[in-house]
Amino acid sequence: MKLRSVLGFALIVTVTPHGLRAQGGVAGQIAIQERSGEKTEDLANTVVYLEPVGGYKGKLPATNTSIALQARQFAPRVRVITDGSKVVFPNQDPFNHNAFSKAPQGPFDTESYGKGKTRDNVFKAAGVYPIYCNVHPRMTAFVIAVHTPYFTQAGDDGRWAIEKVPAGKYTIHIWHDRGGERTEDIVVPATGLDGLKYELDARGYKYVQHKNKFGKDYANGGDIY
Ligand SMILES: [Cu+2]
Repeated sequence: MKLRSVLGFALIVTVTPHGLRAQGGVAGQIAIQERSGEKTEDLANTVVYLEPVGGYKGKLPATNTSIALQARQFAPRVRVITDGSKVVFPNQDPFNHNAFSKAPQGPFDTESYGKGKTRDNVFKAAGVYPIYCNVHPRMTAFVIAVHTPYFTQAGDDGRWAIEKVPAGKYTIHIWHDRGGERTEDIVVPATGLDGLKYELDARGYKYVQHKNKFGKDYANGGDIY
């Protein structure tokens, strides 16, 4: 392995009481198979994370962040955080919104709130949280809370990189809301890994209208808002 990857991030060498310990980066490329004639425009919604085999043992810093409610959408649609982190949901539209999730590991409901107001939620348990608005049926976001510091989201071109990954065995997770999730066991050497290529398959994806926070159909049928 070269000391400097083709992606351009340097090999990080940390001096520990045990001597020099190298921490390379892990990087690769995501592609999504689409139905014929369709082009992927949401590669940046792909989450990639590495779970050390046996679980992450260190203390995890909070990675608090925000998802705006803007133009009747959650923006951005996907955020990855460490478990225990807070996400704030500022309402930037001149009308009411709501954010709720029925995720079994941590359901929540901000109730309805207006322009310029903000609400938040702490995502205590790791897992995928689909988040909806009880006012606008099409609004959808996903928070992915992970119990590891080794995570990232792909760029618009599908490239991704996670820096400073200690050598060892990991399960890599690649998640996309239309393409599903893939996992694979990998071994990261001290010099890091580059050129990992993964493909997800969104050809079978179909939008299904979720229920409102009461478990009922939206009054407007999910089309007009
Ligand atoms: Cu809304």
